[in-house]
Amino acid sequence: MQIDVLTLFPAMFTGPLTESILARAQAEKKLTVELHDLRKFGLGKYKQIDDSPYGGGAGMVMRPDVVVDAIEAICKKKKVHRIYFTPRGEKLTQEKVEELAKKKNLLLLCGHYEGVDQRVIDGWIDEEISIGDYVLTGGELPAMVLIDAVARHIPGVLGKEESAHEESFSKSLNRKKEYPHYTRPEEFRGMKVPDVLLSGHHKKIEEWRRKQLS
Ligand code: 4FD
Repeated sequence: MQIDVLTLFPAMFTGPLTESILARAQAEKKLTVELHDLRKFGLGKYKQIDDSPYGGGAGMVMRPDVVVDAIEAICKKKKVHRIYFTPRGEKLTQEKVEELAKKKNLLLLCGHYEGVDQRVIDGWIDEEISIGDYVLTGGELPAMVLIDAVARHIPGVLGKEESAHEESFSKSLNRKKEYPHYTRPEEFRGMKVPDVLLSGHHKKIEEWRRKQLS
């Protein structure tokens, strides 16, 4: 999968993209993330990308000419599913993640200030997505959340152990809740691992775990 990100702050992404599973997925070419600096498309000497809202009001709005220039530069030769992050968007659920993971190309537009001019959304965006009912300073963190959640569903991105766990997570465990996990030591500061987990009795362990999900 290829993901293009359009942002004023590309450096925000380096942390999440250069560690752990996302770093490995990119090294193995299962995931390609291209960061595009919106500033490069800015107008004039000061590379302006935003302006005050028509009709008045607080804050600034990202200019449609700048943002659409950038979108069109990225989407030139390939068909891309375009997503814009806003607190008013459709909620990002596990179901939505699995649907998006089937796409070959995603474009993630990260807004700032009061967001982008509505004409961008009306003419150049396929869907608006929200990662939850709260407001952030920009769409970058939502974009990172989406990249991480989607990458886990690209074939081969999770190791054997990790995907087996994923399977049990989404199927028998009703994808809502996980059972509690324990590892060594058997007793930690007076707190013991439940006896049943040390019993080696697989049927009883399974039953105990199921009961924890309620
Ligand atoms: N809940 C989310 C997305 C973006 C964001 C922005 C209009 C603010 C939260 C458009 C207003 C973009 C979310 C940037 N905050 N902030 O997914």
